[in-house]
Amino acid sequence: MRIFGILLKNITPKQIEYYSRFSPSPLSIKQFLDFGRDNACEKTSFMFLRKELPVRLANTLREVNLLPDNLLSRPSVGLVQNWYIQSFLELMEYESKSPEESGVLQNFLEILIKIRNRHNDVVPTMAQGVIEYKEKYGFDPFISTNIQYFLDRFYTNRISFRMLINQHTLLFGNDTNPAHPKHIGSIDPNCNVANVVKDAYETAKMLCEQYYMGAPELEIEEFNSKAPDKAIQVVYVPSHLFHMLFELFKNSMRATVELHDEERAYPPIKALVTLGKEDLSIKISDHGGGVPLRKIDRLFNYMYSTAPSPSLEPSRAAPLAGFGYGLPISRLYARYFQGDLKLYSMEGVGTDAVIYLKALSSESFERLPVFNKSAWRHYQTTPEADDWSNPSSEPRDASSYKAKR
Ligand code: P4A
Repeated sequence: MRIFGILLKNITPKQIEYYSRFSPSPLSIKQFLDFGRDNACEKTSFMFLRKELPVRLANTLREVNLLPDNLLSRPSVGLVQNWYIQSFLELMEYESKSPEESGVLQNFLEILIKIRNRHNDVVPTMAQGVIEYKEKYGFDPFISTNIQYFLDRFYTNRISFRMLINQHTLLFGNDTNPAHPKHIGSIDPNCNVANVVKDAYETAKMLCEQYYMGAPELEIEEFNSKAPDKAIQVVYVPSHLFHMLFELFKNSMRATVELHDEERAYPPIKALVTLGKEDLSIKISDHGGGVPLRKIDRLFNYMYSTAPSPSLEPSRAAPLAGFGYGLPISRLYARYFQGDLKLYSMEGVGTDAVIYLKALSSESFERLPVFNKSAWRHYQTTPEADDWSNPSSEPRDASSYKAKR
């Protein structure tokens, strides 16, 4: 294991190594809900988190160490690493403390808030590391695959870590949430999907109008195959859903207003919300001209989209662009509870983006990265020749295939 510093060198790696041998315990939305609903017990939550949070931190810390040296040696990556170690150490203080002891539960709650705040800027800080790597070494498709694998797992871990902290602090913190008395922590047991769609649209519309002096209208349609006349509801984390939809609306608006440059009558964006037995699906459709299939993967690629963009019109692209991690992280939110996010684009016309969620809260289990041998193997492979034909390559030299005599 790497050397973290004088203090940490001798003690921490052992503990990290110990905790990283446990697999994280995924919870379902139903479990989050049931626990929070029937007079939730703070001691039980404490006992669970003081083990589970270190396990999740340690699993990720082990994986950070497998990053290519050229990336691991970036100062911003080192900074993030230190935040994780610091938080891990702070949690170790509670390893053998009794929840009965006075002040322990209150201190634990405060530490969780402190940890959450410490990790607020993990995403832009890691992005900085990737930008620096790119500036120094250029875009390498092999490293890009590596980073994609790592960051998908790293950010999923972070989403899950914050979910656990939020549930504890919202359920047991002093300030109950008066804005949402019916929510259980961050979960809305009766989340009206169309309302979140409208919210996300309105927020994106404000940004769009500030910049482009107009925005496409929204048309929402619902199709509830279970109860045809009822509004579609789901047990879910509304802030996660908002995050995904806001991202999709920004993209659709940007594509629409930039394609229909001069006109004022933009083709509307359509949202279709459907409920089946297994899936709750949300489709956001636009007539923004679409993206060719060849370029769709790039929209989800961290290394590709963290370019300090050499855009010709940087100020014009800025307001709806974010800093480029919108789509990959939105897809992680969808996948976190066993859903997905897909883009179906038809170049020349427009894009359909579909968010898939599990209709049943008993099936939406956390999907968590596990640090084990097969994860380890992903970092050990070396670049190999492609085993599919490459249209632009030179005719191969057949002489090397001559039979040996
Ligand atoms: N056409 N279609 C989309 C984009 C273009 C699109 C686009 C040029 C590309 C990059 C981008 C934003 C929009 C869309 C909906 C989507 C995704 C892409 O959900 O209309 O910023 C990264």
